[in-house]
Amino acid sequence: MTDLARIIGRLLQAPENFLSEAHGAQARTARRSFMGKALAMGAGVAGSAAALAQSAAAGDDAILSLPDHSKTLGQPVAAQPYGLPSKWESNLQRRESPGLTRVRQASVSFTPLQGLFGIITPNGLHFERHHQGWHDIDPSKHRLMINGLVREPRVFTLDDLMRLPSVSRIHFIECGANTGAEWANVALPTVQYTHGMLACSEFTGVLLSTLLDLCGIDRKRARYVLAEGADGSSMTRTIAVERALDDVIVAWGQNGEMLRPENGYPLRLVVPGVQGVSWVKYLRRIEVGEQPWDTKDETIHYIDLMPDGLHRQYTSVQECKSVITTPSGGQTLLDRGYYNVSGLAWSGRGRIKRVDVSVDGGRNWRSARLEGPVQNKALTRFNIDWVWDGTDAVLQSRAIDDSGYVQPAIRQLRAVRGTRSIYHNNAIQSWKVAPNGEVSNVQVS
Ligand SMILES: Nc1nc2c(c(=O)[nH]1)N[C@H]1C(S)=C(S)[C@@H](COP(=O)(O)O)O[C@H]1N2
Ligand SMILES: [Mo]
Repeated sequence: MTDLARIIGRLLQAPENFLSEAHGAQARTARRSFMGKALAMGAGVAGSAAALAQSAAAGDDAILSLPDHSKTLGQPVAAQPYGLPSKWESNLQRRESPGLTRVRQASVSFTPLQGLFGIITPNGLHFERHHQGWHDIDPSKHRLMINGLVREPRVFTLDDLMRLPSVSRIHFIECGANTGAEWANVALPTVQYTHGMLACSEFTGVLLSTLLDLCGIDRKRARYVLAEGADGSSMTRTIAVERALDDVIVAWGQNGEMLRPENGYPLRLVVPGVQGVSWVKYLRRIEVGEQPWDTKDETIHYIDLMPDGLHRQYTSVQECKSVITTPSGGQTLLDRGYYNVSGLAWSGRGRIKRVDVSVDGGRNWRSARLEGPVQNKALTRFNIDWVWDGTDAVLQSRAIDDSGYVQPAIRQLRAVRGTRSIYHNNAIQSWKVAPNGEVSNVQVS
């Protein structure tokens, strides 16, 4: 028997629930605790039968009475032509931060990272960031124009684009303002609010390089492209031509279906590794030019205010970062014993090489298990075993990418950047576990 099996074996004597969440999710608690038992007894039918017997023996007799759904007809097929999550999971929602913005059309809703598994964000839970509200655009009326330094400017319909050779790739998108409220001090209670402007999807579309080649891009003079959306926000972004010709995708697909309206239906730019603002939604135009455009969203927003009062511009790449999602702020550990500490790591420069986890505020570190395949500019799920002894603990994760970059402590970041920034906070996140099991957001120096 491995150490882990022994630990879980001991857990069988422990009370039922070991994890609850401030915002509910009781159903999940019970399910996990059952899976722990099944795992301890070994896989397979014989194993689960033994686990069930043990459960009944321990005084839980739920298994002994047949519920109604074992004795009646269920729902017919296609009762929901587009399937929905179980009503028991209705607590898992995108949430907005009341009062964060003056109007809900120029605002954010956050991904509930604390309730997700693996690396893919379900489309209905993908965070939203709109500068002027979202639209459900008629795809037959939508057009994409490519102009500027090209031999032949062209206008594409969606049908034109979907006939071209396509790619499907998994990438993360993170708003440059993610974790922005935490620069000066601890601000928000849960991982949904501290890190939830983050998502990861399989995007399908045509490489921008394919389109630029079709139009005959002037490779001698072209230095930058400008991407423009069809909403009313005049949100335009400059992208260096090397990047535009590398892995940028003009995408219509997200996780196997068309983009959702909130995420740019019918067309959005996917700029792997770069902050979300450059992932222009409702994409209608790409212009090829020689200079950066210095648009409003490149001069007064999405810039870094440095300690000397100067603004740093065009820091577009989302540097290596990670966060523990379970357990995380707002959750409560109901008993000491074994926990699978789990989280996400990502880097705009490439692949995650290693994630270290500390349970004592950064004094000691152990390397976590990375779930493979570890993909380029995508979220990577990590897991590590932890036995909580019921005393104070501070949980942290520190990611390292394949360029050798190490995720910094907040103190290191502040030493260079000061405390008045909003964007590009990729500091190590700390979650404090109190002896009563409550998990809260803290900063340790
Ligand atoms: N046309 C348009 N594109 C846009 C925006 C917008 O308001 N309008 N917001 C940008 C910002 S700041 C981010 S972080 C991402 C958010 O993408 P999502 O809403 O799909 O999560 O879209 C970017 N693209
Ligand atoms: Mo953003």
